[in-house]
Amino acid sequence: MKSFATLLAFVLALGVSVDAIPAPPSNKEDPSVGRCKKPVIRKEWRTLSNKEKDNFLKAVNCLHKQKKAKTTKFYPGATTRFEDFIAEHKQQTPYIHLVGHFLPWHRLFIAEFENTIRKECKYDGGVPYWDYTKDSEDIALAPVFADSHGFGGNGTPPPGTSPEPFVPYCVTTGPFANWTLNIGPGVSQERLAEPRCLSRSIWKDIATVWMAPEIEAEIKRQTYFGAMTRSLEGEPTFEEVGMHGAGHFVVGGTSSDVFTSNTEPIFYLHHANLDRIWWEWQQTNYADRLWDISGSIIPRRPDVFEGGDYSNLPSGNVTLDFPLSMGKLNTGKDGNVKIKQIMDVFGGKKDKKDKDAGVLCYNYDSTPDA
Ligand SMILES: [Cu+2]
Repeated sequence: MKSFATLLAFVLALGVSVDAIPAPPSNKEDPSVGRCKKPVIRKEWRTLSNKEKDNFLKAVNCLHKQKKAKTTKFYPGATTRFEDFIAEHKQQTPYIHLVGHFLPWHRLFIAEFENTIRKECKYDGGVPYWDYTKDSEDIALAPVFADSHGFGGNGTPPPGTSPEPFVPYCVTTGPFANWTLNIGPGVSQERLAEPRCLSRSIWKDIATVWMAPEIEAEIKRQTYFGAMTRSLEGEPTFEEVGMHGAGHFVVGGTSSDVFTSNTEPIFYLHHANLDRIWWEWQQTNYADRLWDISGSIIPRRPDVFEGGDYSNLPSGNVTLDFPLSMGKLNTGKDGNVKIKQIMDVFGGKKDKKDKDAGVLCYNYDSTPDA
């Protein structure tokens, strides 16, 4: 495998041996006002009981059985509530990656998904997160890939053939075996139905490098939002794939298609994990980090997104007032929520006179005393 040596060389060149992370300050000053009192708690996948795991897996299956999709009119390929989320992500892909609002948009998106399974599928927990640093030495053994109480295993080659590396095969084990997904793949915003299976092609070596604990430590070592988000998201090259990119490519198949990566249900655990890293980073220094936002409105590599039209977008940086759209998923007034409304996961606001209240109410089990 050619690119692995390059990846490794790059990581070694970075010198990712990392200083200890500063402990969260005992923060007496109130960093925000109007925080919610009973946050939903998001737990790491392996710490859930079998029943809790099954409840989440059932909720995902429930959403994919709900036929009343909201986006079908606009997106004929979307036929279920689960596919509504794929349609929305596919449509917005050129505008929400490699930008300053990459983390804020995905924070709101995961919360929207969480609210939807709680409301429509009687799920009573938070979206779990996957801390893959615990599995990076042999990612294929990660509990998320278990057939029972897990998301099922690697793709299976057709009978009588042997698996080839980097070739995606349909998932035939676990709770999503033989799923049909109607939104087609491809690096475009194509809206018509193109039924396909959920496929995977687990890539162990990318995990060894990019999901190692040192990579998370390196992200958290950054001192301002712009540096932190770039370190976390990575760039659209294998040399700088970052933890975000690696989290998609490690599962492979459906998950590696940027536009429709959330066809893979593990997407939600991956992005909850990235959100946890951001939130833990914010908490280590509320004064400087709770409201710190920066980065461009237009992607720093617009050339990688087919179908993006940036002609009407301003060329500057995002601010706390920048709108995040959930499109047809309908969160917030007029479908838009401002970045300042999602910076605090407890829904607090910076200024009590501000009329835009926070819209979130959750926390991670790793950070119970925020
Ligand atoms: Cu995304």
